[in-house]
Amino acid sequence: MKLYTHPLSTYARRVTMAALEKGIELETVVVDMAAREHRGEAYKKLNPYGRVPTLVDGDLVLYESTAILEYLEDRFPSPPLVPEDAADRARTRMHMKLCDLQLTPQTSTIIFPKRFIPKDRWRLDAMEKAKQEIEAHLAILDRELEGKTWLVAERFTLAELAYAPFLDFLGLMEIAPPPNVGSWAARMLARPSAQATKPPL
Ligand SMILES: N[C@@H](CCC(=O)N[C@@H](CS)C(=O)NCC(=O)O)C(=O)O
Repeated sequence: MKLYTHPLSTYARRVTMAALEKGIELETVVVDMAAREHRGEAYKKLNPYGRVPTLVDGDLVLYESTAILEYLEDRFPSPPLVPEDAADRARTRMHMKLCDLQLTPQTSTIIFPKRFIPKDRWRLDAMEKAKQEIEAHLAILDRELEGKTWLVAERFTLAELAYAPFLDFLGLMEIAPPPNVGSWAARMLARPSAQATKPPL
């Protein structure tokens, strides 16, 4: 199984964290994004959107990080990162989906310029709107997390893996998380899988 990835990629980090949590050995291929290899024809034959991560397993080519997480879960069910109960499985998927609707695009709007673009080219209005949307989402999550250690079934699940790489940038985004979100984020980011994949930038 080959994972096309980049050490600075938040979405790819979800997958490398899952592999560590499950003890799966993935052959990793670092896509040279600085040299725009991800936009080249050869890579776009694998991933038509020109993004990382991409997972290749025989004939199967997956280029959506949450689909990759679910595939790894099905192929390597132990240790489980999705609960058995149907309601809890649905809750896990709901939170993964909400993460990608309510948090990850907004986070990218702020952190991509902050990490990679000179300040005079930042779109401050878009970044401020994204920050407000994130804060509104975190307030909802905070209520969801009241009295809980993890989002679903009191277990670390794919829902946490979806969130972890993005919540690592709350500081860079200058967002002070509400209390339950703050302690939940600290718990997931303290795991060895998160520590081992911390991006250099
Ligand atoms: N929805 C995709 C998003 C992947 C994504 O946006 N990856 C970023 C790196 S974190 C990327 O490759 N960006 C390059 C580009 O969009 O040109 C997923 O979940 O895998």
